[in-house]
Amino acid sequence: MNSSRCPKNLRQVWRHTDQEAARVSDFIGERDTYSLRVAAKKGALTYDVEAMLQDGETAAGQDVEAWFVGFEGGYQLPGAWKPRIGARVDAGSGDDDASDDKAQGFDALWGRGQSFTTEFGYTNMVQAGLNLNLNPIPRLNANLGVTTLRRLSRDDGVYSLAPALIRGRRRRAISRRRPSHHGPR
Ligand SMILES: [Ca+2]
Repeated sequence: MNSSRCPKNLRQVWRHTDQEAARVSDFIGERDTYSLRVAAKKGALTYDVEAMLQDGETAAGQDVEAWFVGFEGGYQLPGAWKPRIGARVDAGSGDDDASDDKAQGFDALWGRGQSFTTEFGYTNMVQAGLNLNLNPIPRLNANLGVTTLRRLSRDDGVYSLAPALIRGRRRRAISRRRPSHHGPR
């Protein structure tokens, strides 16, 4: 893994993984993940944007072509209840054809902290949400939010954060995931 920080708010990461086993067959093999992440706070505005590309080759000989984009932002409004409006979008590519020579499912090697839900991961999923945070009285924090979740490819399934397929198209399931990699995961 190679990681460097240019300005304070810019981070770039490259990670090479060579997995001998995974719960999803497409994730067995060698994969390079390139990530660029920018986070900043400017006055009342905060944002955090990350983009990832993955390439490599699966154990079955498929070319890896996967991606992920994530955005989280917020704006602090004036007012006694300290209202803060926020938005978040996460999207990870899915595979639209299990029989071709490409593996397009994004493998969430490491998360951005947490997904929208504990049940669903980033593979083949776009998740978008808006929220409003309020502090009406000291020690009371209220958060109102709405989130939509949608598969990017209807020919691929729904995955957990593991990631393991939990609904939809079935792939060869393998019981354990043992990464052989060049750094901690
Ligand atoms: Ca494919």
